[in-house]
Amino acid sequence: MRIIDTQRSGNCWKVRLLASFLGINLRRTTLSIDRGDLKSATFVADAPMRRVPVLELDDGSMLSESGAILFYLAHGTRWWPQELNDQAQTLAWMHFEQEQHMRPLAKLRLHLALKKDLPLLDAQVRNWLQESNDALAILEAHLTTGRHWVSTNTAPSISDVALYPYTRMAPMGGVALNDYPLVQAWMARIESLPGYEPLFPGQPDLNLSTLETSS
Ligand SMILES: N[C@@H](CCC(=O)N[C@@H](CS)C(=O)NCC(=O)O)C(=O)O
Repeated sequence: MRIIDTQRSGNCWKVRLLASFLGINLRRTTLSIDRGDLKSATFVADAPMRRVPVLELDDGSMLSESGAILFYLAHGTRWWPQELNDQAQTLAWMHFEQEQHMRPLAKLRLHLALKKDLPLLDAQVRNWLQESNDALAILEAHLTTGRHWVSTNTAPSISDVALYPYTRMAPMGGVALNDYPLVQAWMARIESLPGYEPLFPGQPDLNLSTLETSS
C-alpha cells in the first residue's frame, strides 16, 4: 500500500502513525501544497476529494479521508474494537475530531505557524482559539472519568490516533496545553506505545516544526 501525503499534515500523520503501530510498511509519495502539487491533474485523478491523505490499496484503488483510511487499516486488528458499543463510541469521537477539534486547531496552526502571510482577522483567531479550547476541555473532561483511552478503556483505538496529531501540535497555533493535564498524560501514553511514529520519522523533537524539507 502507498500513502500520498504532505510532510506536515496532521491528517496524514494519523495514517502513518497507525501504520507504524500496526507494523505496516507504507510506501510514501510526499507532495507539497506550497509547490501546488495538490492542483496537478495527476493528484486530482488520484484524489477526487482533492485532499491528502490518500491511500492507494493493493488493487490500485484510492481511498480518501483519514478516518476512512484509519478504519481500513485497523479493521481486524485491536485498534478497531470488537464490541458494537465500542465501535459506535469510536466513530462518535472520530466525528467529534473532524467537526469540533481538528478544524480550529488546524486553522490556527496554518495561519499562526505555517503560512503567516495568509490574510487573517483577529475575530477569526479569537473564534478558533475559543473552539480549540472548548474541544480540548471536552477531551479533558472525558479523560477525567478515569479513562486511559478515548473510546474504550481497555486498549487504544483509532479514535486515539485520530485525536492525537492536532492535539499534539496545538501549541503551534497558540493553544497552550497546560490547562489540560489529563490530555497531556494521554498523549504521553500514546507516545510510549511500541511503534510510535513522530511527524518526521525518527525525530520526535520536530513534532512542532514548521520545516518542510524538499523532496
Ligand atoms: N477530512 C479530511 C481533511 C483532509 C485535509 O484537510 N487535508 C489537508 C492537509 S491536512 C489538505 O489536503 N489540504 C489541501 C488544501 O486545502 O488544498 C481528512 O481527515 O482526511
